[in-house]
Amino acid sequence: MQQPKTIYLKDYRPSPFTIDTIDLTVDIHADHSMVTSVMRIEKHKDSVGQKLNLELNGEGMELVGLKFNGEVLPNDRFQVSSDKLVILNVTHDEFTLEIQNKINPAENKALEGFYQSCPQLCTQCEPEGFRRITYFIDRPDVMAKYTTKMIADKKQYPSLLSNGNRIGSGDLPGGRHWAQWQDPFRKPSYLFAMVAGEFDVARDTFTTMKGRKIDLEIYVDKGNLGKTPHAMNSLKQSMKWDEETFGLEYDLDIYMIVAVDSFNMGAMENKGLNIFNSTYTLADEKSATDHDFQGVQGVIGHEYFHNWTGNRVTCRDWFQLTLKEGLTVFRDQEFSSDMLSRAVKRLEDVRLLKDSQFAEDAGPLSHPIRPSSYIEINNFYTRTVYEKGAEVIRMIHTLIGKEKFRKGMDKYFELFDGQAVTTEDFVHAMEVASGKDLSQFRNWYSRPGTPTLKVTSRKEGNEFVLDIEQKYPLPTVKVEDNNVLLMPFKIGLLDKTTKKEEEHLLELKNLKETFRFKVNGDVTPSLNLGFSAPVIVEYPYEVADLIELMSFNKDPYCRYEATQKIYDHVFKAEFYYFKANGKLNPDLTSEFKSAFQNLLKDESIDLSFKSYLLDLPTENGLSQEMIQPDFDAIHTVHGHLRKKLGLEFQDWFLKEHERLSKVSKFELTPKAFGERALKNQCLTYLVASETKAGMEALDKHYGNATNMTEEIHALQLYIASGVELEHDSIQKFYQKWKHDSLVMLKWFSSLAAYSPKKFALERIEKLEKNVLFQKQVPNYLRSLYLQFAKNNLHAFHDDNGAAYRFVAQRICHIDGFNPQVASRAAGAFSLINKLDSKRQTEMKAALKTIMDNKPSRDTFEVVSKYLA
Ligand code: 0A1
Ligand code: ZN
Repeated sequence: MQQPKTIYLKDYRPSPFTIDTIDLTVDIHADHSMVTSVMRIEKHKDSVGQKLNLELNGEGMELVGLKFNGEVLPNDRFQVSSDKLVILNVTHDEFTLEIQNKINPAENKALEGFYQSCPQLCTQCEPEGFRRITYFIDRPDVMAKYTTKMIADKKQYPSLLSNGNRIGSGDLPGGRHWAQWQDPFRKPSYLFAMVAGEFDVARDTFTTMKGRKIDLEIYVDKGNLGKTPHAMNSLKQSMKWDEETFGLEYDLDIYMIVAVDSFNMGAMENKGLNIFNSTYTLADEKSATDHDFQGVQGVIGHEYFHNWTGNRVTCRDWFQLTLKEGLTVFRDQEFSSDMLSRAVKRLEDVRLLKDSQFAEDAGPLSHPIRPSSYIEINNFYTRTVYEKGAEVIRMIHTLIGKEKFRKGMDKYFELFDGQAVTTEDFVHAMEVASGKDLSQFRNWYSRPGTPTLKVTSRKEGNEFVLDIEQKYPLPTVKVEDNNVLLMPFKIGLLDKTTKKEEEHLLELKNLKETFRFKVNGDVTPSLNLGFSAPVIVEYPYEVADLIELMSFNKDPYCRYEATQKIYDHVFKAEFYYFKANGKLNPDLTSEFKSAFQNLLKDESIDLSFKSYLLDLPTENGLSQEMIQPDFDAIHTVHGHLRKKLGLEFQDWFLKEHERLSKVSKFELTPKAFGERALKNQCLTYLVASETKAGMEALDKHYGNATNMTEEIHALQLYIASGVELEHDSIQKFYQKWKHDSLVMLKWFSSLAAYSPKKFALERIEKLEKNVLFQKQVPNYLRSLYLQFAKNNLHAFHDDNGAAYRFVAQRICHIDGFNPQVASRAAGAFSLINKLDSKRQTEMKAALKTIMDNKPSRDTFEVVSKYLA
C-alpha cells in the first residue's frame, strides 16, 4: 500500500485564513442530515492583500451548495476531493462563505464527527472529527464563535443540545422542532458538540464563588436517573475544588453532561456540553465497583478542569496535546487526592505509570510527551502524553513549590487566556512566576524513553555519600552534557537505630553526580520519595534494607515500593527454582514470612493501603521485567506463591475476612473503600490456598455480596479457578444482570481476562456470539479482545500463535468500521520485541496479515512500528 503521509512539528505554519464566526444549521432526517454553514472568514494579517487558495478539510460528505459573499460560486473557482474543498485564488481579505453539505450519522461507525449512539445522535470532534460534519479549517489554532441551530423530529429527538446558551427554540410543521445555541467563547472546532435524543435529565445548580448560579444537567438513557447522583456530586465537588485550589470559576450559565454508550474514549470536554462514555457517568452501589465510582469522580473532574486548561487556553497544534492533557491529568490527580486518600491515589497513579507508560516508552511506540511527528494524531492519546505529561507538570510543582506553581498558573491565564499556545508558553509562565530557570528542564518535552538512575552509596567517615548516574535507554537518543534532564529527586535517609528519617530534595542536573550528607550512624537510603521523578531507580538493596523500609519508611509510596521489591525478589527466587528443578519450591523463607506477618499485624496502616501492600506484583509487571518471558512459568509460580501465603496465613485472612464481612453499611468514603478492598484481598489469598475453608469463604462472599465490588471480585475468582461457562456462579450473574449493559461489560471482561488458558480462546469465540455482545460498540470490543490480550497473558501468548492470529483477524475486521478502536486493539502486540523467537515469529506473521489487509492510517502507523 501507499505509505500514509507523516506530519512534522517543524512544519507548523499559522493558517493563512482565520474564521471569525460560523453559523451552523443542522437539519436532521432519518437517512441523512443537511448541514448549512455560513462563515465569516478573514485573511491572517500576514496574508492580507495576497491571492491565495483557501483549503478547507472535509471527509465523508457530499457538497450540495457553495456561495461566496452571497453568490453561487462557479465550478472553476473551487475543487472538491475526498478530504478537501479548495476555494481557488481568493483575493478578498474578508468574505462570507456559505456551504451546504449532506452527511449520514446513522452510517458513521467510526464514531468521529456526527454519529448515532443508539438511539441518540451525538458528536465527537477531537481531534479531527469536525471535518466530518462540514468543510472547515479543522485545526486547533483556528478559533471561531459558533451559533448552532438544530432541527429534528420532536418526538424522536425532544432534546436538541449544543455549546453555550440556548438562544431560541420553537415548533415546526410536521411534528418537527428547532433549538438554537450560541457559544460566547471563541473555540477551536474540536470543542464543538451537538446532541439530539430522548433522555432522562438530572438537574441541580451550583453557586460560584462570585455568586453566579449555574444550571447543571446530566442527560442519561431513560430509566438511568438513579445512577446519576454520584456524577452530579462529583461535578459540584470539581467546580468547588477548582475555585478553591486555582481560583478558577466556571464561565457559562449552564454545564451539561450527556452519557452515551458508543464512544471511542472515556469522555470529551466540549465547551459547556461534555459527552461521556456511560461507563464514566453511571454508577450505583449494586452495579458499580469502587473503582468505577472513583473513575467517575476522576473523569468528571478531568473534563471539568479542561474548561480552563484546554478550552480557555488551548493547543496551537496537535503536537502540543500534552499542554492540555498532562496539565489536566495533574489537576484531576490532585483533585482525587484531596477528595480521597493522597497516599493511595499517588500509589495508584504510579502503578499505572509504571505498568503501562513505562512499557509503552520501552516498546516500539516510544515517543516524547511532545512528539515531533505523527501519521495519525488519534494514535497519540497515550499514557505518555497523558500520564507522563502529568509527571512532568508534577516535577515543575516539586521544583518550584505549591505557591509558586499557583502563581505560575495565574500567569499562564493572564498571558494566554483565549489563545492557542504551546508547551513552551506554559513553561515560560512558570518561569516568569517562579523566577526559576527551567531551560534544562525543557528537555523532558522532547525526550522519549524512561531514564534510569544508577545509584550507589558509601560511607566516608560521618558522611553518607550517594553517587548517581543518569542512563538513557534508547540507542537513538544521544545524551551529552548539554542535554541532560533536570529532575527533582527526593530522598530519605532512615537512621537504622533511631528509625528517624531525614528528607532531602536533590536537583539532578548532570550525567553523573555525587551528594554528601552528614549522618550520625548507619542509614538506609529511601530513593525517589513520592516518586518525585518518573524514572527507574537501580540501587543494590539487601533484602534486610527493604524490610527496614517496608516497616519504617514514612513515605507511603516508598513503603509500597519496598514491599514490591521484596515480592519481586522472592518471586524471582521461586521462578528460578522452578525453572532449574522442574518443580515448585515448597518453602517460604522465615525472613519473608516474618516480614509478611508484620505487615498483616500492623494496625496503623490504612486498609486500602494495606490491601495494596499485600498485592503481589502483577504477571504483567513481572513479564515486562524479563527478557523473553516464560508466560506459563510466570503464571504457575505466581499462583503458587499466592497459594503458599494463603496457606501460611490462612487464619489471619479468615479472621479478617470474617471481621470485614460484618460491615454492612455501604459508604463511599476512603475508609469504606479500604474495608472492601481488604476484604477482597483476603478472599484472593483464601481462594489461592485451594482449601475447603477458602472455597467456603468464596461461596459466602459471593452469596452475600450486596455491592458490585465484592460480587465481581468473587466472580473473577470462580472464573480463574477454572469453572465451566455453565457453572452456577457465571450463569447466575448473567441472569441477574443481563438487563444492565454496563454490568454485562464486566461479565465479558472478567471471562476474557481470567479464563484459564486451556479454554480461554475457545470461550472468547463463543462469547462474541452471545446475543448481548454488541459487535460495534467500542466498550464491548475492548471488554473481550483487549482484556484478553492485555490481562490474560499466558493464554494470549500461547506459543502456538493461535491467539495472535485470532486477535489480528478481529483487528482487521474492526479496522473496517472503526480505525481508532482497531489501532488501540493493536496495542495487544506491544510486547513483540521482548518475545522469544518462536512467539515473535508467530506474532510477526499475525501482524503481517493486518498489513496485507489495507489497514487504516491509524492501524498502519501502529502495526508498521511493531514490525519495524
Ligand atoms: N480530550 C479527551 C479525550 C478524547 C480524545 C479523543 C476522543 O475521540 C477521538 C475522545 C476523547 C480527554 O482528555 O478527556
Ligand atoms: Zn483530557
